[in-house]
Amino acid sequence: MPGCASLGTTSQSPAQTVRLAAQIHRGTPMIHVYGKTTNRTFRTYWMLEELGLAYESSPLDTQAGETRTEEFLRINPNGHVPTLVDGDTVVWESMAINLYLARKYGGELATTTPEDDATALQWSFWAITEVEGRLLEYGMNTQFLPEAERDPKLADEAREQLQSALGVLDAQLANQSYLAGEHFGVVDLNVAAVLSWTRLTGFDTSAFASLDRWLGTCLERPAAQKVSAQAS
Ligand SMILES: N[C@@H](CCC(=O)N[C@@H](CS)C(=O)NCC(=O)O)C(=O)O
Repeated sequence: MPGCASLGTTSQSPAQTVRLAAQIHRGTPMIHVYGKTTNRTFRTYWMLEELGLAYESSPLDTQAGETRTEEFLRINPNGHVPTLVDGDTVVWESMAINLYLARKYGGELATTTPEDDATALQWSFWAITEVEGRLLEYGMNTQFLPEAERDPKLADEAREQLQSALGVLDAQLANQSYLAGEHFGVVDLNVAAVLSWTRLTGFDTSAFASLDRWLGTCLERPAAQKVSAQAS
């Protein structure tokens, strides 16, 4: 019957049924995210918005100790955000949360082969281990710490290490639009979310043309823009 989208109609293919079930599920806020858009939880909100999932949120104030309450430590004993609760599943660690969301709800953002999984894991781990801490070090010692506490030597060391790490990403992106290939995937979201700290810290990426082009494209996506607007 035209215009009647009922799960019970026999004319639906199994694929259509799954899609409709997903749409119905998307209307139910089973997902709860802890953390504010202004910290690493930005990554989680960006992913949830990309996927069009319904969610509820508790924008815990880390400065006010809201991540150290007994109640929250029962959910995440590390006392960190982001933390995601999806029904009976609790996931923490920002990269892992997004890989989980991609696997469960990801559609076009999801990986489909073991090789794609390897790419997503490799670059997500790379962003956290090779880039994130160094960008933090650079930002702290160039602008976030009070001037008297900044150590220019630490900033220089971080800058040098970042130059070589970012060169690796730039080379990878020289001949492909995205890390996932020709379309934006969870790997791009995870890595771009970490790399967005270059903008926050004023780290100059203009020497890395491919990286710069890719990062701009990722951060201009409507979902990223929407969460950024909420953060400002
Ligand atoms: N590796 C973790 C880091 C989590 C983290 O350190 N989160 C900070 C906010 S960006 C936090 O929760 N700070 C408050 C606290 O440690 O009490 C991740 O990527 O999720």
